[in-house]
Parts: sequence; structure tokens; C-alpha cells
Amino acid sequence: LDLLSRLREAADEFPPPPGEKYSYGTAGFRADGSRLGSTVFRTGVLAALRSLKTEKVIGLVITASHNHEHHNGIKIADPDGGMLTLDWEEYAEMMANAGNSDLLLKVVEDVIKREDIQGGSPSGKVFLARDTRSTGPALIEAARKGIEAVQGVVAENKGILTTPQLHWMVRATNKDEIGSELQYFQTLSNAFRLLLDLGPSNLFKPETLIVDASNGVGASKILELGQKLEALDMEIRNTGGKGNVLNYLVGADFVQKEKVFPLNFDASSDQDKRCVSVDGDADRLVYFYFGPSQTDKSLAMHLLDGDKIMALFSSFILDQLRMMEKSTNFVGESDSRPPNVVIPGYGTVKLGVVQTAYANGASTNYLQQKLGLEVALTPTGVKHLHARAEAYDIGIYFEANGHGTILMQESFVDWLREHGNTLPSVEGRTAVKRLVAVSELFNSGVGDALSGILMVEIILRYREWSIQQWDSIYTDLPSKQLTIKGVDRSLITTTADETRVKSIPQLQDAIDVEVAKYKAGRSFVRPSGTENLVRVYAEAATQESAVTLAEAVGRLIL
Ligand code: NG1
Ligand code: ZN
Repeated sequence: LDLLSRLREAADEFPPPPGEKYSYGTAGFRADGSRLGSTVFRTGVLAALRSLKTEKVIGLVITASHNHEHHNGIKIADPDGGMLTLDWEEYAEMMANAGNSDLLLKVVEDVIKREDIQGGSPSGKVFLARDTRSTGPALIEAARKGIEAVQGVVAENKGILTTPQLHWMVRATNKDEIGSELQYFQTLSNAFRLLLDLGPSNLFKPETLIVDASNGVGASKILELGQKLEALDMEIRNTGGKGNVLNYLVGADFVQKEKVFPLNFDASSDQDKRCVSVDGDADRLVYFYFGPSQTDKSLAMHLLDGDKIMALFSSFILDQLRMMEKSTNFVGESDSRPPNVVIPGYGTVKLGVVQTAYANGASTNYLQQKLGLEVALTPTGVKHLHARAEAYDIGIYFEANGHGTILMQESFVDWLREHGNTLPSVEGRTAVKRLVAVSELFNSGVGDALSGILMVEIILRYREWSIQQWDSIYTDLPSKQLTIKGVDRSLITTTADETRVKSIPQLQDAIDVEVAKYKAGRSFVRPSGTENLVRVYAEAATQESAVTLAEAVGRLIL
């Protein structure tokens, strides 16, 4: 095949490390950065083929997110800025695991045949980006060689970006909009300003927001965004540089899992301040503050995780829908029949929220009981949550770890733009404008910590809330997460919602026995999709009992 005339020679430069098996998990391919050259090269080839097939721009980002600096990974952004479609994940794995260049060529030819990919014109294009890891530049080079080993496809290196920025740029470019980084910042900051303008006059001005940038790519990007926004004062810490290691005792994953504050934060001098942590590639965020602990007078860290962020977003969106509905003089007991809001001229607006088994029980309760929303549960991994959220006109999804977004159907946003100004009241029309601005603020492909921060900051200003007031909308049930290493994780399979073990009934029975010993007890185990370990989650009425329950369940696995 003409298309592949350069592939064999190029592939010989990146032989796969013997004995390694790669799987394209929820986070793409992940491994030690020094052993990823062949996988990245081959994923470059795949992205090139995907671009020829779709006749659109594809994105590749080199990152291992919240993991150690020496880890790295590669993830593909599809033309719509979302994640790679499932059937191509399979191709990616077949290519990554081909034992030598001959076998690789065979797999590639097979994919070309199956997908009926035509060579020559039209030519393809792949955007490349990376986070701040030291193995990044070499891996970008490997990716570029893979992409350009396919005839007629070019790589365009976009440099250092957050994962969501790259997804955004791919989507915008494919929609024939301006897909530059500058335009990304402009879009977010315009939406932020518009939302402030549409808010209460005499807008409440909270204290400076303190950002933990995880010593990663988020530092420079948040700084750049902040410079465009007068109304948002930020102090950015953990910005990388000498001796400050990416994700080491800093960042959203650390803060959320360990529930302790990151390096360069101090309980007494930072007491009561509003703080936010993002992760190494800035697609996750969690808020926190230091304040008196619930049990004694000592200062404790209070975590506002993805669940609480989602609760805040959901109540705001619901408010806007209610305002639109009221505006139509609809006579009915609207407050008694959520979750579906009816807007004459459009019909029922389907609003739904999506969580995983890791969502704190108190958050699920708040969403269902207090807001009256429909809560869907999916397996862990944003691709599952994202797919489920697409079933709604407005789908809001978050993992407890802070990865999530607000997704709006394009047809719904189009309706708002075209017909929103026909609503009779000013309040209703304003609510419409706010929803349109929210749709601009959020990355519709993946979660984005920058969008998330801006949305939180807007809602707090609308509500005139401190972080403590936001925190008090519900009280988290005490919980504990553990990881168990040294067991074969493939032995454990679970039910679809991941709350029960399927493969070993005796194990599930034993977990049930443990859980029954605790007030408000809940616990489940599941194999990690990204690391070679098994995760344990437990909830109970007190922190102490959550820890004891998690440990007891952990011992059952070993
Ligand atoms: P695994 O390793 O499958 O638990 C972790 C996170 C997910 C998701 C992925 C992708 C937890 C418990 N799990 O998945 O939520 O973010 O990484 O990065 O936080
Ligand atoms: Zn991440």
C-alpha cells in the first residue's frame, strides 16, 4: 500500500519493549515514560488513520494526569472533542501490542481494509500536545513520526496544553471555528464576564481564591486565564519549577484521596480561605478550606469534592430552568414535579445528573431528595459518565475525584438561541442567556478544571456564599478509600454499577457481613482500570468506622 510505504522503516525505530501488554483504559495508554516510545509511535499511526477515515482533525495528548512525574501516557481526542470511540480503542490495543514491525503492518493493513480508508487526498491532520513531564518532548517526537509515517497526514504540534484545551481546540477546528489557544481563553473569559453581567447588580465580591496547581500545566494556564479576568483574584501556588515535583503531595487527586492539604498550604495562616486544587493535566478540580473540625476544636481540612461541585452546578441550572418555566406563566405545581421542567414551545427539558459508586451517599441523597433530580449511576471512568449524560438535554456529570462537566445538547442550545427571547418575562429571558453562556463556558468533550473553577466562582457570587456556606448544603458521610496491591485484579469483576463483586460470590457475601456491622455502612471493591491494583471504598456514620470497615474489607481481598 502506498499509504504505508514509509511505515515499516519508521516503526523499526520504535521496537516495543518485550513482554509488555498495553490496554487502552479509561485514561488511554499509561506506562513508565521511558517505555512508551513504541506505544506512542503506534498511537500516532492510529490517529493518522482515524483522521483519514473521518476527514477531520484528531488530537493526541501526552499526559499521565495525576500520576507520578515518571509515568506518562497518551490519549486520543476524536473529531467532536470527545473521547475515542470504542471500536477504535480495540484497534489501538491491537496496534500497541503487535510484537514487531511486521505484525504491526499487518494490523494496520487490516484496520485500513475494515474501515475502507482511502489514501491520497483528502489529507489528514493530527494536533499534538503534552503536559509538563520531562519525557514529554521525546514522546511528542515519537508521535509525530507515527503520524507522518502515514502518507498524506501531517502533525501539528501545539506545545504544552491542558488535556481539555487540546480537546477544545480539536472540536472548534472541526466546526470551522477558530481553534487556537487564544480563542479558548477568549471563549471562557467572555462567558465568565457575560455570566457576571447577567447576575445580580452589586455583585458580591469574595476573597482571593488560592489555587494549588499541582506543579503542572495548570499553573501557567490558570495564570493566563486570570490575567484576562479582573473580577477574579487568584493566588497560584505549586506552580512547578526547581525541586517542585509534579503531583507530589500536591494536586486534586492527592487532596481528594488523602483528605490532607497540599504542600505550601498552612492550616492556620490559610484558615477559612477558599482554596482549589487541580490535577497534573488540569481536567479535575476539588475545592477545600481549613476550619474547625466537626468533632473537636482543632483545624481540619474540609473537602468540597466533585460531588459537591456537581450539587452546586445542578441547583444553579435547576434555578434557571424554573425561572424560564415561571416566565411562561405555566400554572401548575412545578416545584412538586421535578426533575422534568416543561417549557412551552420546547416541551420537557430533560435534566439529569450522573455519578459513580464513589459518589458520597449524602450527595446522591441531596440531588434526589432536595433537588428532585434523576441520578444515574455508571461504571468509573469519564467515558461512561459522559455517554450517559448525553441522554439528557442538560446532563451534568462528575466523579467524586473532581472530573466532570455540564453537557448541553446542541439542539437544546440552538432552541435557546433561536426562541429564548420569545419568553414573556425578563427573568425568563435572562435565564436563557445564562444557560447559553454556561454552554460556552464548558468544554463539551471532557471535564475542564478551568471551566469548573469559573462556574463555581460565578455561582458563589450569585448566591453571595462563602465556601463554608456552600459546604453546608449537605454533610458528607465519612468515607475511606484504600488500594490493595499484589493481588491479580483481573480475578475481580463486578456488576455494571460496580457496587457488587460478581466473580467471587463468597467475597461479596463476606463484604456484606462486614458492612452489616456498621451504621450507615456501605462498601465495595473493584479492580482499577488504570493501575495494577484493587480499590476499596467504604462509608459509615463516623470516620473511624469508615476506616475500620475499609480495612476489614481490604483484608478480605488479600
Ligand atoms: P481507576 O484506576 O479505574 O479507579 C481512576 C479514577 C477514575 C478516573 C480514572 C481516569 C478513582 C477511584 N478512580 O480510575 O475516577 O478518573 O482514574 O483517570 O478516582
Ligand atoms: Zn487529569
